[in-house]
Amino acid sequence: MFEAVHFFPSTMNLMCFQKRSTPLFRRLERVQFTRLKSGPRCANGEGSLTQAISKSFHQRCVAALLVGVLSIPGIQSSYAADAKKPVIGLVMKSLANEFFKDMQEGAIKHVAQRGDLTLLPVGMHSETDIDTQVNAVETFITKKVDAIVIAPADSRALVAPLARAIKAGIVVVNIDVALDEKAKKQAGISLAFVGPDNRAGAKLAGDELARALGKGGKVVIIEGNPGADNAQQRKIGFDDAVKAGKLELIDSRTAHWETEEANSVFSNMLTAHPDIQGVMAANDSMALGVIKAIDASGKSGKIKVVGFDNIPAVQPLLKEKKLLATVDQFGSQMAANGIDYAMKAMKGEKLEGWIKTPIELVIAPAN
Ligand code: ALL
Repeated sequence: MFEAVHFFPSTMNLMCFQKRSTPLFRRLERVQFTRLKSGPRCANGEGSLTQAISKSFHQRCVAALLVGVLSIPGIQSSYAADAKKPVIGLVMKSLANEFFKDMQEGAIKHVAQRGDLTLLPVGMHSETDIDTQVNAVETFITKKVDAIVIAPADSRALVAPLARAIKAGIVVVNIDVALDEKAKKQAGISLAFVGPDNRAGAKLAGDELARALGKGGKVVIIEGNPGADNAQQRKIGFDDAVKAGKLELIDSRTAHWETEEANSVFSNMLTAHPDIQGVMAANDSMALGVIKAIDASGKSGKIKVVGFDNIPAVQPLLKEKKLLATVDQFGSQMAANGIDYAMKAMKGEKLEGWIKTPIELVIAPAN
């Protein structure tokens, strides 16, 4: 199913959304519409969206656009594309995760500011919805988009479809989660990676935990998707911090980036190891589940938690010191960067190796 798909090809098309059924969709629509209303220009360069609406949206904007239909199993979404502008498909993971919600908003805003391309953003149903990502890539190949910017849910499973895209002449930019080097070689492709140093980021968070607990502190890590390179790198980075800070790692399990799963995985850990003093959650969504479990166990304030992403939902938790630290990887900029690189690559610029994006440790504010 492609239920969580959003196609926001241009600021114009925001007015043409089909009504979505779930509260999440309604929330997303509201947020995106509000943000876009306040600034960006009409995709055909005819003034701000607000002006365009007041002067009749259809007359001033839609007439200049070519309307097409993108069909994906389970959903049909109409989108408008300017015939002269390149079309870029943005493939993300779960839009229930604020990290990707921010990424999508950042990308839409950036594209509206650039005004020289049509963006088709696609989000998934869950963090492990690999098949839907594969289908999205296949659909973008069929629809002959000019470029695909992708945050792969799995570092190996997406390599074959992306190799097909490249062989079909589509520019591919890999953001956020690096694809597996060996799998790329086997598929006969070389592809740059635009994303952060996840190992270094997890080390920063782990060091903060070590500072708070001191030598011998008993810690656990809740890992992301085992098939994702960034999950593996964050585990290695946390191990680095455990070693450097002489902490004791007593357990390590995956909760596949998901809040609810992290809540039950950590509750079980706590039953098995009531002496846990510190937790690294490999993303903030899972930190939310961990903190909920700590509160439910009555150990609030006794177990230190660090996360990764710096999403809006953890801001109050940082203030309350329920979250000791997190790592900002500037998700709202990441896809925007990827889009810029895709545009450059379309003009013939060669992207190679690892194009590093910034990370920053965010700690609970002092009272
Ligand atoms: C990763 C991101 C985030 C995020 C996770 C969930 O690729 O870097 O940390 O929370 O995906 O899918």
